Amino acid sequence: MKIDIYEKAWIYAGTAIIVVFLGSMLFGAIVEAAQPPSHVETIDPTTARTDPRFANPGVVINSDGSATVIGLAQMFSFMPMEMRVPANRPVTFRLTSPDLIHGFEIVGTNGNAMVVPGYVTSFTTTFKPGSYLIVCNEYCGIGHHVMQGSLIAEDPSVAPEAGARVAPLGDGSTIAMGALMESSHTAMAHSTDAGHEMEAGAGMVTLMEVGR
Ligand SMILES: [Cu+2]
Repeated sequence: MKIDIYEKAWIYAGTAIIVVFLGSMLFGAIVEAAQPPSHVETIDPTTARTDPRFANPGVVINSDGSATVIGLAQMFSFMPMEMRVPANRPVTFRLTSPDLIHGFEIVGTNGNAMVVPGYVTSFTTTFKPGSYLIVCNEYCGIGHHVMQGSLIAEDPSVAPEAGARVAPLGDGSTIAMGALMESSHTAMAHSTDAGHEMEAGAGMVTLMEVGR
């Protein structure tokens, strides 16, 4: 059968594109350990803060040395703000949101998930020793840019003992407001444009009103 040279070229090009696309999916799944949502666990977002599964946000070290992080993503903070987990051991995150959709990205790792009200987001990963920044990568409102936390993966020998519960650092909303004020002051200090100053100031006042 005679196939035209141009038709042949397009057949090869089309096949190559499919191979590349499927290959990138396989690479993400196997090498980067991307985990698509595998289970659907629901929760009432209006009572998420008092639900027994999320009433005590923090890190729980399991008897096998792995860790479970119980966390809330909310306007505009993560609870707990700081998560200390053992390095090189499986860490399972269980997250939910009492208000709206947030992101939970552990910068520089494959920990990146959407936190959707009404559902429990769960994924497991491991960390090399170090400290990591956690950011919200789903725009959630006026304080979105200050919504951040930290994860510290430390050698299991210095990590909290089995059963130890690491309590959250104070009230998340207060911390979020402090962080926003701080960032607004920074914005004002660095801004030479009067318009930007107004904007940063206005944002601060709005959040304080929301927080009241
Ligand atoms: Cu956000």
